[in-house]
Formats: sequence, C-alpha cells, structure tokens
Amino acid sequence: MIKVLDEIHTSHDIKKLDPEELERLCREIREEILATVSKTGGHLASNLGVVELTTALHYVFDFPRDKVVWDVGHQSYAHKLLTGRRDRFYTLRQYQGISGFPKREESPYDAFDSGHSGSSISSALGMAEARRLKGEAGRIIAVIGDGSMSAGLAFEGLNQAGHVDQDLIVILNDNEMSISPNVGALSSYLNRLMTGQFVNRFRHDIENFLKTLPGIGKSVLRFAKQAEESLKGFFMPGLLFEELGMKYIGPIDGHRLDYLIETFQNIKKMQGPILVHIITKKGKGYPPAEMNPDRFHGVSPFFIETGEVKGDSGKSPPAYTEVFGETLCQLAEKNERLIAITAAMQSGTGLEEFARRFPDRFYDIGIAEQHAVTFAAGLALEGMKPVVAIYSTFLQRAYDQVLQDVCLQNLPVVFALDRGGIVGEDGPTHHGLFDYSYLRHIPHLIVMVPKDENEFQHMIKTAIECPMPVAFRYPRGRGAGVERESPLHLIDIGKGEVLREGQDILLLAIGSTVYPSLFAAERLAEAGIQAAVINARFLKPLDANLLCDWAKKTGKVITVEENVLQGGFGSAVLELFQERGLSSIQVKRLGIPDTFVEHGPQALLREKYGIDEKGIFKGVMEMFEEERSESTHPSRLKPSLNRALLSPK
Ligand SMILES: Cc1ncc(C[n+]2csc(CCOP(=O)(O)OP(=O)(O)O)c2C)c(N)n1
Repeated sequence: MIKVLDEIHTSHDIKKLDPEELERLCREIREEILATVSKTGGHLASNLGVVELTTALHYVFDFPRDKVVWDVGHQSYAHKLLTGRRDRFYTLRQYQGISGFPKREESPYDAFDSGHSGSSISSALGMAEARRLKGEAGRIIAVIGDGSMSAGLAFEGLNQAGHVDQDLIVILNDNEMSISPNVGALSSYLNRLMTGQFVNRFRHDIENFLKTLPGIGKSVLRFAKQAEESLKGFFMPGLLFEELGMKYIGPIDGHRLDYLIETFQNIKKMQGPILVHIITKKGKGYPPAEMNPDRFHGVSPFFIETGEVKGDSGKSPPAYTEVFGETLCQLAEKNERLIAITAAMQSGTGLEEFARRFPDRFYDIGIAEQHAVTFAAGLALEGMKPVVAIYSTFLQRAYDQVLQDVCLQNLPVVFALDRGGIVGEDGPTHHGLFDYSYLRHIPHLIVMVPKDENEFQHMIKTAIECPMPVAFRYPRGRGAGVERESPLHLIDIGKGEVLREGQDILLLAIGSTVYPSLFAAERLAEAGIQAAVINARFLKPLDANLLCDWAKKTGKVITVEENVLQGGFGSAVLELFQERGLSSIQVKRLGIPDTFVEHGPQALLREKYGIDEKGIFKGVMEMFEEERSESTHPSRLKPSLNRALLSPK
C-alpha cells in the first residue's frame, strides 16, 4: 500500500489530505521515526510526542512564510520528515547527514538553529517584531516544552511578549517531563491546570480555614459560597500567562489532531500574543518509551522489539559519568556538607544514585543553569560544599554567575563539567569545546582535567577538599580501562606529571589527549624521534616550572587539546613561554581551529581535527619536516650569503 508520507514533499502537500489520511500520516511518521532512531540513536520520546502537533501545524500554517521555532529542537524529526528531508532521513545524526536539531543551512523550513533550552520565545518574538517593522505578513510560532519553559530565558521572552503585544503564538507542549519528571513551581502549576484540581483544592482549603474561625467563620463562608463563581473566574486556568499579557488557550489534548487543527485555525485569525497549552505523552505510540520516557529521551541504537540498547555488553570500562556519580556518593558518605546540584540532567550527569541515597542533599533545579550556579554560591557561603554537575556546553549559559557570584567571592563551589570536548552526534550545539577558553581567565578558579578514570576520582576528592572554586572537565564516553586505586588521595594543585622522557620534542597534553600523545610518542620512537610526554593535569594553574624546564630541554613543543585553540591550553602555554622569556621555543598547537565542529562520531571528528594519535604523530613529523626544509631555504642561509644572493648582479 502506498504510504501517505511518500506523497509529502513539501509542507503544502499536507493541506490536500483528508482527516483519515492525516491520521494515517501520523502513524507513518511514528513508524519512520522509530525505525530510523532505532538504527541511528537520537531523541526518540520527545519526537513521538509531537507527531500530531507537527502535522496540525503544517496543515494549518503556511511554512516557510510562517515560521515555527522549535525550542531545544530535539523534537523536530517529524518536521524534518514533512519538509522534504524524508529521502535523507536515514542519515539522521550521521556524519554529513541530517542534523538532529533544526539547522537553517539544511532547510528553509528550519527557522532558527537550536539545541539549548529556552531560546524559542525570544527568537520568535524577534522575528515577529522584524516582520512588523518591515510590514511583512506571516505568523511566528514558538513550540516550547514544559521543561524548557522553566528556563529563565523563556520567562524573559514571555515578559517582553506580553508587554509589546506582538502577534506571536507560543505553544506550550506539556508532557510533565523534562528529561526526568519535571520539577519546580511552574511544573506544579501546569499540573494543577491539567487536572483542574487547582480550583477545587483552593476552595477546599479556604472552606476548611473559614470553618476554624470562631464566630465569623460561618457567615464568611456563606459569603464565599455566593462569590464562588467569581472566585472560580479569578483562578481560571492559565491565569499566570494571562497576567503576563498572553491570551491563554487550553489545556488541549495534543494527540487529537481534530482538536489541534480546529484550535490552530481559530488562533490563526486572532491577534496579539497567544499561549496554547497542549498536553502530550512523551514516547506516544511506542510502549517502551511511554513507560520509560527518560531512558528514551536520548537513546543509542536499540532493538525495536524489546527496547534494549544494541551492543551494550556492560563489560567495557566505566563511563566517566558513572565514575563521577560513584565517587561523589563515596565522598558524600563522609562529608555531610557535600551537596549535588543538577539542572535537569540527573541521569545524564550520573546523579541518580546520589539522589536516591542523599535526597536531602540533592537538588534538581530544572533547566536553569544560571540559577544552579548562584544557588551553589549561596550554599557555599553558608559553609556547604556544593557540586554543580553540568555539561560543559550548558555552563556557557552561566558564565557570568561563575565569574561574578562564585569566583569573585572565592567561594568553594565545585563545577563538574561533563561532556567536555567533542560529544559526537549531537553536534555543534552540544560539543564542549569552549570551556578551557571561558574558564581559564577567571581569577581564583582552579581547572583540572583528568587523563583517565583513576586520576579523575582523585581529582574529584581534591576538588571537594579545596577551599577555592574548582572545575574539573571530563569527556563523554568511557574511561581508559585503568585500575581505580583505593583509597582516594589528593593531587597536588598545579602539578603536572612527566609520563615519558625524550630529548627531541615535548608533547604537552591534557585530558583526553594524554593517551593519544603517549601512543604517538611510541610510534615516533620507531621513526627515530624521542618525544617527552607531559600530562598537564591542570589547565590552571599550569605547572609552570615543569613545563618550562622540559621545553628548554627539547626546544620544540607540541600542545594538544580537545578545545578551540583560541584562548585554550596551547594559548596558555604560549603566554607562559612569553612571560618566562622562552619565545625562541618552537611551539605548534593542535586543537580545534576557529570553527564550529559538525556532528559525527567522536573518533572520526578527533581524527579530522588532528587530535588523535595519528594527528599528533603527523603534527610532529610535519614540524620536523618544516624545520628540515626551512634549514635549506635561502632565508635561513647565513645573512652575508643571503644578501649576496639578493644583491643585483
Ligand atoms: C540550556 C540547556 N540545558 C539543558 C539541556 C538538556 N536538555 C535537552 S532536552 C531537555 C528537556 C527538555 O524538556 P522539555 O522542554 O519539556 O521537552 P521534552 O523533551 O519533554 O519534549 C534538557 C534538559 C539543554 N538542551 N539546554
């Protein structure tokens, strides 16, 4: 049987479908997403939850003249399937394939590049304002989840949207989930709207209260009953949004295509800022994802029949995230002041066990990274030891709080930066390639980077016991497979380690580039080049004496880092050499050039950017070749000879 989806090449083709065909289309989209994500991995549950919403939007609105901005963008797969990318959908998240997030360069239907939560309302409002200023028509729609709505940025957008009274449609996709169940006051508020219990509970509480008042209680209660209708009116669903200046519509069943279409057709004719509250189920249509939406939020390739992840033998070395979670629990047993904070990434940062064992000392504060950091500052000020566990890419949002609220006051907050470096298939919005550069220059802050899981656990202990702000940064993926020593011990702050001696060149590595540098050094030895290898361990403070002594011994240095070169580890080494009068040392820096790194497998991208064993080997060989060719170049000949060559005959 021919699929309806086969006939959809642009958004306009959907408009020709009848209700029965639209329902079939939704089923086919779900099948296609499930079949693809089971092979490629990706954000399954969120996408299955918005199939009807996406279909209804494309049926009613005229994209790309109208625009839809997907918040985070992890739920845009159905949108991609309906906008001419079905043929390439099998390449989802693959190197040079379709991105897992909206990308303007990929399609004119992708209105805004996203990946981080909470930006949709602000960007959509900006577009709507621009349309007004240019006198152009077209509706702008922001689709935002209840989790992302807790981001400060989303509130900042709402605040302006209600105020400027601009035509803007905000669709609040409420599935009661962030990655884990959603938390916070906004989430409880939405919950009450959904169940309708808000009005009832409020009335019940008031009645009980009034009955307790001697004498006057009963008459007030009578009055209150008369006023019940107006009370109800006052506590109408959506009051919060109405107060912010939005027209509130909902809650609407987000899996009823007919309701959605009718609602969108109506609001298309309305003006001003409108908030449509829809209720959806994360993972809709695939029972394993419906039952475990957090496990299927972002998932590796899996077997559709069982939901089991493919190729996970469980025998590999532990992931850094696991080592972090385990070590933190171990330390928390002995330190009652140790507190863990996550911004809606409880499982992603390995804190599930901590949350279970130390519920009083665990805070999931929602998608609110800025708040996480300043909240930690307050805790530290009162003598607690807060650990903010956060992905490197998401701490970008809280740069000012790290600087202003923590480091300026030298407060002993610990930043556990997971997913540092290249993260792989999530791509440019998620690579943690900027943290060396955005942390290195902040006074008081110590920055550590482990080479393996053993060093990592000792670093965690070191950070917890340090009376200053400390960040440690570790990669996505598994450790090196080394033994983890017990008991944990402290690492000397600012001390690197020489892992290999050699007189020809110094390889200065940090974090994930240490082992590849060691392996490259072994290959170089076979080629007759003796390379020394130093594990810097500390990005800040650098082990200045050790680095300079060895640089003087070899005269040649290659720095290797999984970070952008601008302002990173290599830059720090160059600054050090300049300060110490070692400018004559030949330095080559390997790292990420001035670009945003695309999505693709970690190993492939590390190879592409020359920071794996092969790239380091090549970098050294080129340095020696350049030197050889330079030593025979005319400009390198003795000045007198050089002048003679240049002087006219
Ligand atoms: C600033 C930021 N912090 C954290 C994340 C990680 N993250 C991706 S999706 C998500 C949950 C979003 O929940 P919601 O908006 O309700 O969408 P749903 O997945 O439930 O559809 C989180 C925490 C992010 N993308 N951006």
